[in-house]
Amino acid sequence: MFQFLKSGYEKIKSALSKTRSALSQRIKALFGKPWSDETFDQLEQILFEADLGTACATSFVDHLRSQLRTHPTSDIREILQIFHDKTLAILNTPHKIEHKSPLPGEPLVVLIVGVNGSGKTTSIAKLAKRYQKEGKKVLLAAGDTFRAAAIEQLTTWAERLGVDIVKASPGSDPSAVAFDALTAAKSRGADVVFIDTAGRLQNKTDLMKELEKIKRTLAKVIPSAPHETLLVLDATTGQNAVDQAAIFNEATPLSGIVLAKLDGSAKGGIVLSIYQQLGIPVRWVGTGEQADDFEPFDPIAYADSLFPAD
Ligand SMILES: Nc1nc2c(ncn2[C@@H]2O[C@H](COP(=O)(O)OP(=O)(O)OP(=O)(O)O)[C@@H](O)[C@H]2O)c(=O)[nH]1
Ligand SMILES: [Mg+2]
Repeated sequence: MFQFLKSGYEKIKSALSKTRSALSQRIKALFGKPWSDETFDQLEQILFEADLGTACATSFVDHLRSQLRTHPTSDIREILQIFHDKTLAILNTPHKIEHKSPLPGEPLVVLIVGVNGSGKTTSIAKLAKRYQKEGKKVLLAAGDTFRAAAIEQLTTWAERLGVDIVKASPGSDPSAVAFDALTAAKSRGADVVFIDTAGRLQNKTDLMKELEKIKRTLAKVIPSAPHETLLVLDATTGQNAVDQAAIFNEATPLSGIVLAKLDGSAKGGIVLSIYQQLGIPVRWVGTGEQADDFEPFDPIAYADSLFPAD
């Protein structure tokens, strides 16, 4: 099927195809023959390799053991259903994220953070396109002033999408760009502002200080801003992504995660690991390099994709 005809559900499903093979195909093979204690050890290993992380993998194994104790079955479909239900139970656990909303007449301000190369700028373009389709007036802020190429990349997207951009010369203060962007957004009546940031500073402390400064500056123009801070993670990085999320969340509380590059990743189990360990929901997933390759995260599509009934 052509990519543009695919529904969000189908796009998530096809982006998760590698993770699905890494998980359910192997689980089917494992439980397709008589099992023993060793089978459960091998199961834990399979889950770990799909990047569910140790704690999450153990909780799946324990859950399966107890389910099989009370409802013994050797039907592989029923076994996969147990995984499916557990996946949904984790993803449907209420999270502890506080939601802030702009006052009427003020723009929604979304700060985009993440390490370099994770997919921040591309995800901003994709988000901009989504909001634009809903009839919202979008403004982009080129807050990654460390590289001329970063400003150019965002400018190219802004031109392609036909949205406003506020930028400054390379090397200038990102907080000043953030200030100008919010001032412009207010005067031009923008509905939503996405702020790009650099992921590449000398060290972690500098990066976090910079983000704090940007946030303080945003609040000077719009006291409730930023309303959202989205962390962009590269789905192919596996467990390291959980560490990144923990570090960023400590410095600047995150309201959600954009999981870029889910296509091509066999490590899609990271969604569960992040949710179970940090309670931060994945809000969006990147399913390719084009502006339309972006979907709201859907727990049902995710569980169906990883543990299909057929
Ligand atoms: N396949 C695929 N590629 C993606 C996706 N999102 C981003 N990319 C690619 O990943 C690369 C890095 O993306 P950028 O958006 O430039 O990442 P960044 O975080 O802004 O990087 P820096 O500005 O260098 O910190 C680009 O080649 C993108 O096309 C996705 O969902 N799927
Ligand atoms: Mg960038």
